[in-house]
Amino acid sequence: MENWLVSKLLTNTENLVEGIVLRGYSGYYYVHDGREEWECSLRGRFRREKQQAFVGDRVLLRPGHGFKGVIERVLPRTTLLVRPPVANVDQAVIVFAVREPDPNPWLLDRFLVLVSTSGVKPLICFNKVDLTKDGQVELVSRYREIYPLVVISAKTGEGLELLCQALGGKVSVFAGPSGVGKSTILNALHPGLALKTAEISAKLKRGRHTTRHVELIAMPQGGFVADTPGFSSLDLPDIKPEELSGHYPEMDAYFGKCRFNQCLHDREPDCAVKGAVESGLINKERYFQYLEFLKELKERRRY
Ligand SMILES: Nc1nc2c(ncn2[C@@H]2O[C@H](COP(=O)(O)OP(=O)(O)OP(=O)(O)O)[C@@H](O)[C@H]2O)c(=O)[nH]1
Ligand SMILES: [Mg+2]
Ligand SMILES: [Zn+2]
Repeated sequence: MENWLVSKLLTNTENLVEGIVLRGYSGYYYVHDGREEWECSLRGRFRREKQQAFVGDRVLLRPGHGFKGVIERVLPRTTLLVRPPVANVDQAVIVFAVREPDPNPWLLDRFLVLVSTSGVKPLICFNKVDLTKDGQVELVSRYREIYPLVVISAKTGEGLELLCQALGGKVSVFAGPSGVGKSTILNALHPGLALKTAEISAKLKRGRHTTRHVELIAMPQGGFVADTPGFSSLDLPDIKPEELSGHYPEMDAYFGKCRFNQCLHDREPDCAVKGAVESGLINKERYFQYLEFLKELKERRRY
């Protein structure tokens, strides 16, 4: 029955319009077809099957009157990032501020693991460099050796050119804590865009959760970017403890060099990763946090 339905839909695609979901609120999806924006509902069978459309999904819609339509099919996804929820993302721009609010490496490392398990490429972006004297922040050098990284100021424009180049032709999602400047950066990159931004709280030095929804924006230089609400905690993805080190690029070089094949790089003897930590080739803070995450994944397995 279901197969019959699907093949019927497949053979009846002549009048359908292909587009990308830019945003969705209260049951409506706003779909961009390259020229126009359509307000769409989702065909009832999606709801019955508890399927969803996500921002970033490529869809086929059946046009109605006045740029209103019905989403008939969600095309296969290349990637699905769960937090923030965006489909078909090529690149996650993980934004932290060098100050105000202070960067949180615990959250950054968790996000890097999540992005890696989703098959999305990370780009770390340190913003508000105008607030530091020389821009020489320990965290910047720690991560620069491992990941693609840009240091920018949305306020002065420093580094924006490089960031802009990195976005061309791709679907990128901007993610990070509240108040780091995600919306401000996008406003600076896109003249005419007027995303809401707000000063961080003077007392708590935290953002005010100004952005409330995930929204995909077509950039003038090509490509799409998603602005997303800030977050302050993040669950580790559902992976096995022995898979965790595979999401630490700096540990790759030591793969297969430990005494034990299934080495977790924890208390095992003759561990090449621990050796690299001791000789300073792997950053200690990253490694200690790795051990914490490992413990968390092991504990999760017990329940
Ligand atoms: N000094 C300085 N301030 C900045 C810079 N970029 C953004 N800000 C300020 O930081 C505050 C927060 O910026 P937003 O763009 O609202 O932050 P956000 O990351 O979008 O926050 P949420 O939407 O809450 O997740 C605003 O007052 C901005 O003016 C920068 O490069 N330098
Ligand atoms: Mg925002
Ligand atoms: Zn090991």
